[in-house]
Amino acid sequence: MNKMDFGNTFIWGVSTAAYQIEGAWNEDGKGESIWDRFTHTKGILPFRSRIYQNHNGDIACDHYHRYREDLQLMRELHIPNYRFSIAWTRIFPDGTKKSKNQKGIDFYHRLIDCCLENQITPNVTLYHWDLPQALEEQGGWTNRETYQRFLDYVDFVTREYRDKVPRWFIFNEPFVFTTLGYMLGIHAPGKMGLSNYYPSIHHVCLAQGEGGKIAKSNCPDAEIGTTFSCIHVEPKQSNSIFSDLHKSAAIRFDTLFNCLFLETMLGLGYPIDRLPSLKVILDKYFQQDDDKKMQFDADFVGVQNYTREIVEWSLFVPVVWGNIVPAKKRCEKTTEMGWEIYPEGIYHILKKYASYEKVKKIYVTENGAAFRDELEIKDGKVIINDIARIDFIQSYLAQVLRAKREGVPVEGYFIWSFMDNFEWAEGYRPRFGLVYVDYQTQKRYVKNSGYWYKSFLEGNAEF
Ligand code: IFM
Repeated sequence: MNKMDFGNTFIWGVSTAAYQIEGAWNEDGKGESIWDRFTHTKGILPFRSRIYQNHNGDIACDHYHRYREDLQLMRELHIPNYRFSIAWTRIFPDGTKKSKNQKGIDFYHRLIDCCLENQITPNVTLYHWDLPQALEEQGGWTNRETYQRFLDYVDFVTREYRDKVPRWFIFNEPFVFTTLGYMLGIHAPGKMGLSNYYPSIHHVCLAQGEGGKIAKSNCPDAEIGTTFSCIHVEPKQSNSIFSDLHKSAAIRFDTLFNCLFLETMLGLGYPIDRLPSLKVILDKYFQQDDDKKMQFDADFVGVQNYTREIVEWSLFVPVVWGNIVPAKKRCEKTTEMGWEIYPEGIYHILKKYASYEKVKKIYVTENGAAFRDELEIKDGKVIINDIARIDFIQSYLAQVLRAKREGVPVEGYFIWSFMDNFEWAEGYRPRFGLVYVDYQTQKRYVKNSGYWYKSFLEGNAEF
């Protein structure tokens, strides 16, 4: 099997996100984002910091200063597509258009130009979790006004760079940033509870639909879509009287993880039939014509998949009335994130997404794994023989191909991530990169997975 089996139009790439790699958190007029504030603030519990070892993205991979070398390396690896995000706070430091910051705008011109000079296609995500702190102070995504500010930002950015960017992503993983940031409090801005969760879901759905329409009208020739975290869900196997309860819990989790943000965009409304708790959104936050505002005829849908979850029924967890059975309790081997390696999961997700009539095209915009990378020195050269990552990617790719052969319109695959980076609450501990980053020296070392991807992209790697 080699890359030719995917066809000539299939696109290949790597993904990153601004806060996770750029650093330069307060340079050249950049405003403070919720992730700057969150990582700079001590946790409520004195003995437990919010982020692994109090890490933060102040310097990260210093990509803001080193993007030229990074793109040169990407070119050497023959990677044709780079998906990265724009930091809203570099463009509008306080989140509003009146705070427009030319130095930040110029930075993304330089970055995009540098991609093009290296024959790398820029794929731009408009929002990868780093909301301006000034907007958070007015309620962040719980405040309906935020979605209007987001539209101003989308309008400005898509006009500014439209001549150079052929593919735009409105959001990265809306389920994750609403749930971890506004319900569970483990990501920025650290808010908790349903009174934050429900309005943030609704305002993000509005921003997704209306943002998509604005991007399309500004860039009619570009592809406009958005990208979702997708997890194949199965009920815990049981012969007991609880079996049916586990099954219905799995349906609720699946709806929340995989359907909510997709179906509202497709014009199917909130999936209240499968997740009745969402009715609160209609009763409390929904205004006239919001259903039309949430809709957007996306050119493609992005799927990001890493693992699967097994779910059991519980009386104690509102909304989903269920719990995830931790992978570590049921699998011998997991990744550094404690996630099960389950390649068939990506196949099931692709089939599921393809079954929606209005989904025209699918890109896998993130897939990859964190493993403990061991550095060896051989003949004075650093070698990182990350066989587990190569196996992971190959086994997931085989399932993508299986789905494609069965008619799923999957047309692209991006590895998370180009280089090791700041993994949110987990800090710099998990390493997802094809390229190893020594954070002390900022030196980059291509892992064997990076060399494998290169030869795969050249059509030389069999698997
Ligand atoms: O690092 C994240 C990324 O920001 C969003 N998708 C999942 C990745 C790995 O956890």
